[in-house]
Amino acid sequence: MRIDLREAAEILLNSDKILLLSHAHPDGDTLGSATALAHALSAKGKKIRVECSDPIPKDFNFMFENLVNDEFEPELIAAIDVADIKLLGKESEGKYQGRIGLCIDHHGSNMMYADNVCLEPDSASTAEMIYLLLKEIDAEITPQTASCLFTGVTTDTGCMRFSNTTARTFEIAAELAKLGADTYNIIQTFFETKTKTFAALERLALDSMRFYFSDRCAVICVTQDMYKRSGSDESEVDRLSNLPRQIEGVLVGVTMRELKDGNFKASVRTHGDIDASAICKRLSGGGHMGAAGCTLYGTKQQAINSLLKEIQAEIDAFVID
Ligand SMILES: [Mn+2]
Repeated sequence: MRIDLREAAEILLNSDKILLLSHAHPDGDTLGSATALAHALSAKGKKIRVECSDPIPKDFNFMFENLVNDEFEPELIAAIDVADIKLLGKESEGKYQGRIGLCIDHHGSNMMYADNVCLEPDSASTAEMIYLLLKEIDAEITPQTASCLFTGVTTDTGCMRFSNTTARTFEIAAELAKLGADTYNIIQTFFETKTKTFAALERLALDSMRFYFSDRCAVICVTQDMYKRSGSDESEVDRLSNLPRQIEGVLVGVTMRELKDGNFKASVRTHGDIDASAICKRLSGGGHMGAAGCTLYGTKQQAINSLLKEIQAEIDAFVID
């Protein structure tokens, strides 16, 4: 059933033992939203546990400070920023299938796997929704909670640079700053600072950039060999996703990365009317209008070809020479 934020808040307030789930391969929004909710609900006396099937990257550790991960049999299982139950990771998917009572999310591609779904596809981040939910229940927003949410708000909008950014995004960001979010350090960490190994990977990735469809599409491909040569690894590769779309005139930017099993994951970023989620949906992936992803099988050339076919269809539909 589709529900609104007020109803989602009621469901949370009516449960005393709540398990919050973040998606595998976690990002700032799923973790920032889940931990903010955890801090606020703990302060209201609830027993809360945040679970993620993958290790937490060290930049997100601050979110978990002061959070007691209670052991209990949950009365409510809530998935936060998780569009598809598959995104919880294989093991968690099996474990929680049919048991998720609430989902709070902003992906238009949400698969409606939960009993109650609070979905706002126009919200730039789930963190914006959680901020409003916390306001709704008059929850305390500490500087740490504000920092968790500010991380979600900024990372899902590329620091307010993506087309999903709205006036509300800036308003909520300003409110979070007033509440004590550590804005300077969060922006430095997620948008400025890079490791030397990442800089080396970025150089190799830029070298791999190829253009298609009269330079309207740019593709970079990160291979396992590049990780070895740069000293980098999968944990840093997400930050490359926006690179191809930064080139002037490019409408569709693709970052492909080789997985350990030899298959490829593609991140698709688009401008204007070109729908990244439509491209990825046809390849069994999903996401948003401007940012989406999918997994591609086969050799590198097969993977690129199947993606280019879908991109061409989408470009042809919107671009008239
Ligand atoms: Mn999100």
